[in-house]
Amino acid sequence: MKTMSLIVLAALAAPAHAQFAKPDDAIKYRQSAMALTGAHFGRLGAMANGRVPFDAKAAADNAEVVALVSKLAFTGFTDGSGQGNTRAKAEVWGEADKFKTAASRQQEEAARLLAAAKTGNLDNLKAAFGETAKTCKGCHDNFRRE
Ligand code: ASC
Repeated sequence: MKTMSLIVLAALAAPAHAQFAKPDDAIKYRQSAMALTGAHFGRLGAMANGRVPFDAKAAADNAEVVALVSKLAFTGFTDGSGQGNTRAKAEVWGEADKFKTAASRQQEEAARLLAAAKTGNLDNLKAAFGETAKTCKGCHDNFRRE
């Protein structure tokens, strides 16, 4: 993705709460972002685990999506969107500091994953993929219902 479009998307993402007319919209938004993140993270995992051949360009492109879209997902956990068709635990809001810390960690690792993917080196990708996966899992274990 071009740097300019990333900047534009980031600017649009900033006042996200104002963009959801109702809690259900926020839930759908974050679930969509999670689904996209999962799809693109899965493609990286397939390369990291040797299920598909390593392709440096594809790795960088996928990591770009993960870094951006996983960040967007966190903007969907707006106040009042803990009820409804969601597996988010009440702790997302009840332990907001802990959730924000976990979110920050995920975003740091996703940024490292992107940097690693851009090196074009499979070992770098493998290492960063593993670290990022831990931050995904940590958050899911603590803040997502079965
Ligand atoms: C994925 C995916 C997750 C994480 C998690 C990491 O590919 O969809 O939720 O990795 O399983 O342990």
